[in-house]
Amino acid sequence: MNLNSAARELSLKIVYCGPPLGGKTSNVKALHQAVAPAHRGRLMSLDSGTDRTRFFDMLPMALIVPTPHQAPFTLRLRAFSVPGQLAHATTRKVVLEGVDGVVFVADSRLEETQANAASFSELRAHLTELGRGGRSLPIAMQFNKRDLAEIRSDEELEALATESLEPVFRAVAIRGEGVRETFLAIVAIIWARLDRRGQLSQLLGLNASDAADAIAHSLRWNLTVADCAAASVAQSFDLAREVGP
Ligand SMILES: Nc1nc2c(ncn2[C@@H]2O[C@H](COP(=O)(O)OP(=O)(O)OP(=O)(O)O)[C@@H](O)[C@H]2O)c(=O)[nH]1
Ligand SMILES: [Mg+2]
Repeated sequence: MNLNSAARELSLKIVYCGPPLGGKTSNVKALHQAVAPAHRGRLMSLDSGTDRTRFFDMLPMALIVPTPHQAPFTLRLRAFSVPGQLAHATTRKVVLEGVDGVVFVADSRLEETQANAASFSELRAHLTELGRGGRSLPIAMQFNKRDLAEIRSDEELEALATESLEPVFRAVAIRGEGVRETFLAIVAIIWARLDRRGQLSQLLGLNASDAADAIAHSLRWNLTVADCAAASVAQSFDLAREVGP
């Protein structure tokens, strides 16, 4: 997080993590598609000449967000995806440095259950090593590849979402389905956590929910925080829970 209050400029870093070939790059590509050229830079893919991510993908976005009672502010968002291949653990950890929120892209296929679990525990270990352990870092869970056969059932995801502290979303990243919802949710959660003491909303003039709605509106996404909550599995995305009493 980098906040320049004099310039009214906030920068956030979001990292897509998850098991090999789960759809991290597909999420970032779908975001690229969903954002008008005026609001985004080039999608950087430092890959190996194959479809596999070797270092990372990175999509930079910049928005001027209006507020009701203050001047507009500039929001810079950078979406990264880490390489999934097991050999690239060090690169994953480096890309996670300075992260504000993680989207964990799980592969819904039954045969990938073990790979999801291994990737999630590596993520937890890396965050701990980077001093971002515990439950302090916002994470949104996404079960991708909902279009395939032999996947974890909706009932199973519901049970999981009910138990989980993280919100859970469904997606078909290659068709862009669920990608914007997951992204807007992680941005809203990051905002809510940064605003626990009300400083961010005082400085920039928007609370988490209004900020996320304003961001979606600036992106010309026909989407609100309430839509994201409705789309989440078992209503597991609940911003009120983040804001706290
Ligand atoms: N059917 C289906 N295929 C998908 C979906 N999302 C991604 N894929 C496919 O899964 C493969 C891997 O997708 P990527 O987005 O490259 O996955 P990744 O997690 O970035 O992979 P690594 O960076 O190598 O770990 C590609 O062939 C995608 O087309 C989905 O929702 N449904
Ligand atoms: Mg990739």
